[in-house]
Amino acid sequence: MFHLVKGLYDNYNKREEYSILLLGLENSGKTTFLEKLKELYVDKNQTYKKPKRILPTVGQNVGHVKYDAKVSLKIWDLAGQAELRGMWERYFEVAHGIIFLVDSGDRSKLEECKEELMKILNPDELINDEEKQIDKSIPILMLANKQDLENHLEVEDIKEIFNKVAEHLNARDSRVLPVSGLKGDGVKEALEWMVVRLERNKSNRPPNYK
Ligand SMILES: Nc1nc2c(ncn2[C@@H]2O[C@H](COP(=O)(O)OP(=O)(O)OP(=O)(O)O)[C@@H](O)[C@H]2O)c(=O)[nH]1
Ligand SMILES: [Mg+2]
Repeated sequence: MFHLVKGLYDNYNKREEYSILLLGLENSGKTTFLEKLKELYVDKNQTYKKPKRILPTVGQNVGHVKYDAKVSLKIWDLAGQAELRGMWERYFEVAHGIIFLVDSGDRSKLEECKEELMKILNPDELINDEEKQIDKSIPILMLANKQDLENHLEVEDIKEIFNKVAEHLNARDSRVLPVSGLKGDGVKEALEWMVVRLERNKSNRPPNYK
């Protein structure tokens, strides 16, 4: 009986850990967004040390965010340069959610954004490797980043990309939200949207318990 109660107690007290991938073209602001998350959700016992400079990512950065008493997030910030995007699919297997960032200050990149998003949602059908495909149930959040820039694209403009790929979204939970990863505007709201979906999708994509 003691063991049963202790087991239930331990299980109840375990934290849920979800993995989120930050994807998007180079310069879209993924690493800056991750740093802002670390700053906003810094643990009471720790201090946040802002990096002096953020260089283009080659490979990956991983950040741990304690969202609340129950939920932890493991955030994978992957390199966005064209020749490094091939690595993204290696992480699909661990993903509970995807955040795709768009540079709202760069209209010329919208078409490329659409193509990358299509590849993520609808991988080459010849690749019959389940691990390289994204689980159909996971939520996808698109961020219209750099909203602080004077000549930024509006969410409506960015939504057009989503509309064009909508047929590949199936029944996925998806949304477009405006943020400034640099200033922090909209960042908490964006994460909240994601965490609600991660919890809702728990039966399809169970978290890791820590
Ligand atoms: N104005 C503005 N600039 C931003 C914002 N977010 C990022 N930047 C700038 O955009 C540039 C690229 O930011 P990164 O965070 O390195 O972009 P990234 O997506 O990680 O790029 P890769 O690692 O090459 O894939 C930097 O100069 C950032 O300061 C934002 O919200 N507003
Ligand atoms: Mg980066």
